[in-house]
Amino acid sequence: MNPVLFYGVPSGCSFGSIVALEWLAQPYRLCRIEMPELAITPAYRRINPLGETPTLMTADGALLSESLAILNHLGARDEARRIGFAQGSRDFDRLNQMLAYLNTSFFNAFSPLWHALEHAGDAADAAALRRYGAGNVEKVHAQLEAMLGDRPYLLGEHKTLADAYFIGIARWTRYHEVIDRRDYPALQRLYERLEADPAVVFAHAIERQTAAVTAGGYQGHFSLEQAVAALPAR
Ligand SMILES: N[C@@H](CCC(=O)N[C@@H](CS)C(=O)NCC(=O)O)C(=O)O
Repeated sequence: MNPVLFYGVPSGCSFGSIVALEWLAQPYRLCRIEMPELAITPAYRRINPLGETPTLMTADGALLSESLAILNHLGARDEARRIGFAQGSRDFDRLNQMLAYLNTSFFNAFSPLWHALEHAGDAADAAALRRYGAGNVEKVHAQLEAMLGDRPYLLGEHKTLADAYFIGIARWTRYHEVIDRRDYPALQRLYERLEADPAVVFAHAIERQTAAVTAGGYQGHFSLEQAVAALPAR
């Protein structure tokens, strides 16, 4: 079967896995998970017991969660090495290091801001969370700006899985407005370059449910019911 990516809306971190699938250009399907409504259902908990997105149902029907694991799984299928590197190589280690940084420091910098936006009832708590989150987001942008230097993409001359993941998280500044990306000119250039990429345009269209032009891999949506029916009997 073709792999199925369970992606979360609105604005899930699974965006990067959609972009990576498009860059991989091998057949895949998508399954849309509204967060939190669908993510907390018993049916989706059979796909991902944590109720989180993304999860990938792989070509052999196995369920794989965590962006880092999914992206590395896709990298291993990239035999032409267009968006990843051979495990054991120095470049693979560099990519893995960058992905780990993005998936921990960069992702987590936004966590207090999301909490303030979605859960903090008390104004003083919300303000403290925002101050803490703003400092974190500034720090990781400065760090990433230094790591990027004058390279066109995070790992060098061509785009990789790290750029796919980056663009799905970097756009969260839109919700929180704690930094102006133009203060980080290398990151701003990377952001604009990626936003113009057809796979990123495709992923936005998928999230917005507007006309989406695939590079060839996308084979349509799978419903959660279809996915659950494809699971082995319990
Ligand atoms: N460590 C996980 C984190 C996944 C995660 O936190 N996903 C969020 C969306 S970015 C989610 O599913 N949240 C559930 C919800 O908001 O209902 C990963 O990197 O894949």
